[in-house]
Amino acid sequence: MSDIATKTTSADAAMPIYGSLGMTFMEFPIVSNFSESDADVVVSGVPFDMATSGRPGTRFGPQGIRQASVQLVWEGARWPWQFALNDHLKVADSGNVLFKHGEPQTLVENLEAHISNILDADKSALTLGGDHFITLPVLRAYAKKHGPVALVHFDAHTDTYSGGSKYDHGTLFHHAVNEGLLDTEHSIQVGIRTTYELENHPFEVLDAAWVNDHGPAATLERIKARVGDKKTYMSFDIDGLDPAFAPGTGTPVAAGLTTDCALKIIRGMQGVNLIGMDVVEVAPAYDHAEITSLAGATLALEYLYVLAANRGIK
Ligand SMILES: [Mn+2]
Repeated sequence: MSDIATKTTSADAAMPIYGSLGMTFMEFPIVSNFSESDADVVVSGVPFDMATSGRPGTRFGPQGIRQASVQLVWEGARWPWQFALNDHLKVADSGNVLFKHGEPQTLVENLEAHISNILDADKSALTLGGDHFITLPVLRAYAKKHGPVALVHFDAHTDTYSGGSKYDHGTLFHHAVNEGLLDTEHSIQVGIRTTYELENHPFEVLDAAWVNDHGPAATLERIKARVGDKKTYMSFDIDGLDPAFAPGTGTPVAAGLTTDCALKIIRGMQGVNLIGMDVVEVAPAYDHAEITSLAGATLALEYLYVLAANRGIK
């Protein structure tokens, strides 16, 4: 007898992709008690967009990415990887980080504590924003655990502006540097195509035109030379992609990376000592046909395959 004959809802039985509840990233199991979980990686949503300077809406990013990720579940062993992720890496979804709306400081505190709980249980974090401000509390937790980390940062903007406000998605790396959270000598920004102070800029920059002219292999060479064997955190602002590939974001900038280029760069990060990633600035209200949410979900999934591959799986 088939499942359909004995079960009546998608909570009870495997469904085709259009019937999934889409509640967790990649339909990974939900986890709340990290110390009792065997997960290697914990996914968290951070539905926060109060630090946005342009169009708001990234509070719906985590659910947009989760919903789009349902389209990626069927493949099992994602092309071109020759293994099934679930056979080599345990991933769980912890749901969304809580905070009081209108009180951003509660997000700052809860998010840092949440990520610290994940890291103290010897797991790593994959965090879905939310606007880019959320990376600052995440990096505070990472630096507390690991010391200053190398950063690979994809973005149209450097987010190093010094003149912003306390809660500001354009200033987080300015604060992260000042707080000593980053190993700037081994950090690099990729896809930049907006103005920043060239003098005393602490990071190496591969601007979008350079990446588009030279391609993923040359870009990877520069990234790997910069981060070396350092513990490396990756932050992916979806506006690093061209608006043609990621229209659903608050501050799009023309002439960015293709999704193909970004995927090839992340796929090529094998061998880098990756310890965490976030995907931020997905704003589904401006999206079309889930292009942006799907790009975000795919980039995050590719990162998980790289983590599995880094364990020596062929
Ligand atoms: Mn940006």
